[in-house]
Amino acid sequence: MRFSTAPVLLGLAGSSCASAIARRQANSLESCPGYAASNVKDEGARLTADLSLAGTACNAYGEDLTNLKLEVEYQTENRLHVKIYDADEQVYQVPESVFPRPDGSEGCEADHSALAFQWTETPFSFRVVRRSTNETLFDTSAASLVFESQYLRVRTSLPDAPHLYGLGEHTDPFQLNTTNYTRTLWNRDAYGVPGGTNLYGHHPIYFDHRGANGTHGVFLLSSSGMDIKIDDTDGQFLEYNALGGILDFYFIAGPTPKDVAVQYSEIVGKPVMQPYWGFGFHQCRYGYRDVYAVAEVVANYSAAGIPLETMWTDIDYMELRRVFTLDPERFPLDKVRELVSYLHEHQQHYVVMVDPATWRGDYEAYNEGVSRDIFQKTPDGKIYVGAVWPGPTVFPDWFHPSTQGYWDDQFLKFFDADKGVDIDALWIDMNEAANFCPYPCSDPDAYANKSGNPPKPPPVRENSGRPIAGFPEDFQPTGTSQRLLARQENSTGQWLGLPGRDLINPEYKIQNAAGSISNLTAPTDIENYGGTHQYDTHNLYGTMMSIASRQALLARRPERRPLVITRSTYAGAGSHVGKWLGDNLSTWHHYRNSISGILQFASIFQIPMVGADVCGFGDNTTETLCSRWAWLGAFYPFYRNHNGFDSIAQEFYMWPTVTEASKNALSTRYRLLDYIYTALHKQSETGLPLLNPLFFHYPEDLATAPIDVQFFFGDALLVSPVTEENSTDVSIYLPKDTFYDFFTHERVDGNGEWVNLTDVAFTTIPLHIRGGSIIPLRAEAANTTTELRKKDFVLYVAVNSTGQAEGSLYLDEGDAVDQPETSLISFTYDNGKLNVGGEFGYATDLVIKEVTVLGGEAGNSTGGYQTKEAASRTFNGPISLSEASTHSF
Ligand code: MIG
Repeated sequence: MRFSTAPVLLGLAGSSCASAIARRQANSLESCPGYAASNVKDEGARLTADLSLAGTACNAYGEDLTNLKLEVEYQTENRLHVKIYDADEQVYQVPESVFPRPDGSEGCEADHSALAFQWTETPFSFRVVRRSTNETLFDTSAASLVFESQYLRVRTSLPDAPHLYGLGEHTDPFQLNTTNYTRTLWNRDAYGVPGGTNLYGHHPIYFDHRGANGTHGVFLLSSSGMDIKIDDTDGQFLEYNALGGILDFYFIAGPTPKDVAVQYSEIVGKPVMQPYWGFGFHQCRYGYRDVYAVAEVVANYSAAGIPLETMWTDIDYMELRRVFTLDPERFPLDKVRELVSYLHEHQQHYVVMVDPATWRGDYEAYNEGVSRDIFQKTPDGKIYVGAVWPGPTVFPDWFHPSTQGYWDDQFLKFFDADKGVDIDALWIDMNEAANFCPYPCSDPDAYANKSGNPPKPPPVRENSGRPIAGFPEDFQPTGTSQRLLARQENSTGQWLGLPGRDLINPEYKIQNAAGSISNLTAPTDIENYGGTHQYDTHNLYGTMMSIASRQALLARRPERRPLVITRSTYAGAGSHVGKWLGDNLSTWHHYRNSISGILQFASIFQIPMVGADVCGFGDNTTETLCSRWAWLGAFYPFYRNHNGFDSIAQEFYMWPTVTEASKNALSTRYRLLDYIYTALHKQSETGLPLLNPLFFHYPEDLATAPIDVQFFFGDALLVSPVTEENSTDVSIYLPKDTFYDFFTHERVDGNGEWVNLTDVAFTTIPLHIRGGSIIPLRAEAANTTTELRKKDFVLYVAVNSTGQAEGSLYLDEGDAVDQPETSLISFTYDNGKLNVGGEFGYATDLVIKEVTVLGGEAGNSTGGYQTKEAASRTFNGPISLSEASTHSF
């Protein structure tokens, strides 16, 4: 392939320069000698060897390292760890403080492992084989191993047309392309989240799904920038091209997709539990002009009868966009405090945004950071200054031991419950870290001036005089305030990174959509406290800020579960925070594509508290798009309507159809809130995902492999949104299984075929219960989750083809970090008999009022989808949620 590429380049470009470079690099990579293994020690559970360069260095993009070490551990029956690193241990490795390693010390005898490690000594290559089938899962003989100072290459061959997932963050199809496809991982601020580019997060894990032959996962524990190339020239392959770090692979055996998810969670950590109220509905936008505009939205939701759990405020609250300040005219402290009290009195919550970029000017957050010395430094030891919202800005160095204390103190002061902004959760943005000032940003002040940041505050407008319903008199806008019109670690010196590298311009260029790796972020030659550099740690920045912010929330409210929503993530971020998918656009493409996004994060990356901006962030939404999206968003774990600065207003009350759609959607979501809360609890305990792509449930049905506009919410509910603009039809795939329409209860026998649904109104969504499931629901919806928690339950028992079903319900207090009393109730049903069992530690007077057993005759099955009468039977309770019982129907 390489030899045929060069002449094409020559002919096409007509530029001798470009083609000469292309040929030189191709030739040098071709000539890379690989390594030879020696001194192999095979101790059963563990194998080590020395690897030495097997010929003349090719120095393709830096210097070949001569001496490497190989360490192989059979860590568990289904996890194999293969680590190739420099003998001197200078090459950068991700610190344990950011990514604690899974415990593999117990080990597992090689022949008890589901996987086998096989190797060839010269040139060194290795294979990972699934023992039970003898199938090769990973085979590096596809190309010689290259391990250089600033470039690493490993290629594995793959079967034809593989089913691959992961390698995010991306907005491409959930099942990855396998031809001429490059996934670049280098966190960046990516307005419009364009397909085919690197986005905010770094997750070098892929699932390789081989249908009935099993599914396995491959995780490269690396924070380095990289291009992962997947192509089928020269046979199908996947190739890592990394800017540094070591080769630290974890192979996980599955063999089912859900097993792979569980095994990956054992490496990156189980996701953290979120507060119950976090599953309520959130409203946000960029561009609420003042505290009255925010209050007005709260009042409008209430007037429209649409449940609003949490109100958010973007950077608009800050004085000239400076973190930890309030705009004294537009968001005066007393009014903000009044707003927050109002929300709290109405069982609602408040969230604001915090950015890492701190204004470089004479104010508390900057001065305090300087005195504690916690801001990032340039190589000559000066504080690095870029330019973001407030103008010239500096960035916290999360590696500095004083940064956590600094961050805690800023939070304690600014978010003080008695004197400050008493937030309930936190939104963190721009933590890739984003920088508006292009590299080298030699004059950030001039740049900020030119770019108009900080922007002038919006002009003061005349008071419309219209009162804000429900707010007290002293909150009513007066005088000059303006409003929106309603309805509009490492001390040993080890692993710090090889010295002598070009940290700004590595020879190998990853395909960063922002250009050079230092562009529009903190420059990669910044030295972190402790001696590492942004070159190696850039992709950890957002997760380190996440961890510090979670800690800071705990410092101010130690007993409450912190809800933190971040934009930038690294592997394992889910054990600290949730994530939103960044700056999508109000288009049908982005609406559909959000499903690939939530599945990536919840089902693959173990960051289950995830959602996209409902109705779309950039550009203008429409009534029909926003109606459909209000419904789809009700099945995101994190459900927030958020909108861009210049876009038309899109609160759910803005249009009649959207109002109705959102009320229906919210009523369904809230009734299902304990079902999804139970699913999150399960994921936080076991790693079993709260969202499931179809192939997770039907791994042997390869027709499900590419499906990413339908998904399972929890284990039991198949969500099949209408996908096309202004259409009321949708073709949905129903695997061979029993399903029931959630709303009519009618039985639909899936046949492994596509079924056409017609006349799907904008105020509903196709939703099916999978036979074999028992779903607990609240008997009624409510306006807030606090009210919801007072409602009794009902059960939907949706039997499988042989008359059985099962499900569970997790109950706890909902908000506290420590939950001494919990219930995990299991329901099993078998042909007329319901068993309620499990653990009953949570004291409650609530009961199951009613049990509905779904499972009648299916209608005539030609054409798939039935429109027959419901065939469910309802039985009256009460059934206690405090003790085991059995019931016959
Ligand atoms: O440069 O805070 O993704 O949700 O509204 C844009 C303003 C900065 C980007 C976030 C978006 C947020 C916006 N922010």
